Amino acid sequence: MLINNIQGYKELLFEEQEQLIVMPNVQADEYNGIMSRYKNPVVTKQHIPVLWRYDLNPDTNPLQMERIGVNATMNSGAIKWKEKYLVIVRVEGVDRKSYFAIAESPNGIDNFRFWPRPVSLPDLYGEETNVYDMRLTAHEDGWIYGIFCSEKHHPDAAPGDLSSAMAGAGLVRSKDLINWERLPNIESRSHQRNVVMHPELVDGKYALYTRPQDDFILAGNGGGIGWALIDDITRPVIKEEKIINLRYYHTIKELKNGEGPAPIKTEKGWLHLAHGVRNCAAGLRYVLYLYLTSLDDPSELIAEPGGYLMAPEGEERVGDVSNVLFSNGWICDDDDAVFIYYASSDTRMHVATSTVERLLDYCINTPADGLRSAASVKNILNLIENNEDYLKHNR
Ligand code: M1P
Repeated sequence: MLINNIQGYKELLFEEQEQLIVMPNVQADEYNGIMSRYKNPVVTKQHIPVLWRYDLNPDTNPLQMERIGVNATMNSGAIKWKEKYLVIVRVEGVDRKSYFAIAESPNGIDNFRFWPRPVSLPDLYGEETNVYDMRLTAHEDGWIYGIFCSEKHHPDAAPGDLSSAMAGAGLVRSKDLINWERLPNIESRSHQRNVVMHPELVDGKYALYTRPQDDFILAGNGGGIGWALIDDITRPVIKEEKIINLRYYHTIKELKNGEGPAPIKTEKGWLHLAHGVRNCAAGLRYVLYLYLTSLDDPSELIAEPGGYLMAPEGEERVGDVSNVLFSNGWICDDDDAVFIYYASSDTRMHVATSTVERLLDYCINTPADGLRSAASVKNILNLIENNEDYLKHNR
């Protein structure tokens, strides 16, 4: 709406945003016992502070126009910090550059409000064009680490090729989420995106979930989610990677997969959230899935339910890059409530809630993917027979 009166327009901007921020969020009606979605997105581009977008001075902005536009608020890391639920949002400007900004909420499901300024990352690499998708890990060494994609134009791109890019893993750490120390980018033989730090030392070393890929977009021979131990976190090098969560033909992760946030430690194992990608006539389809690894050896898979936990639904299906759910942030509260922060279609942030007990039960008791239709039917027949037997003896 165009308002001719300068004072009116300022008030409108602030008031409309305030109404959006304080709007209570409620659970969506559909429920499957595993997790609950919420009706409203939790962070949208309309949540970005007015002061970051508008020049409020009538002398320099007499036409009351937005000066710095925002395209999307998406793929966010998350952490509980001083009793607040924080998301470190990938904010993408209309210029296609992403940056990080922290928004906090008192309850994890609504009232997300950005801190006064976006994160200023130490700028170590002049060729770094874009940064995005930070995973936060509260490490047992006392630091909070952030690993993000550090992207640059491919140094070997042919003249005129302005699209080939290289994905690397940038690394920062902080004690207060305000001051960030930037460590060297993680050295790797291949492209790396979706790199995540494990919260504990393993054999005295820092451990990373990786995603080796041959190409900027396609995983190629990169067989899935990898695992690597790092000798020195201040000069991080991925020397060896072992694939711990594989991709398979005709599954939700046939084309590629990637670790989501740092895993949650539970009494039955490390609980992992990841994304799986397949190709179809509509393009790449991104869904979220869970898997469980051993407490003794976090690189050993011990359970993986077949199929996805969450796929794009309703308005989640449409956005800048449609048909995508992506998550790189979740929070496990002291009472074992789990807040899953996920972006839909590279456009906006949502929350879904569950509990450790439910997610473990889902992980352990959902049949694994038998990789063939015949195996899926067998699982259903098995369930029906068990149910019939139960009903016969419990009517
Ligand atoms: O557009 C969907 C996602 O594509 C990439 O993810 P991945 O490498 O896992 O396929 C990333 O660019 C991600 O940010 C984006 O959401």
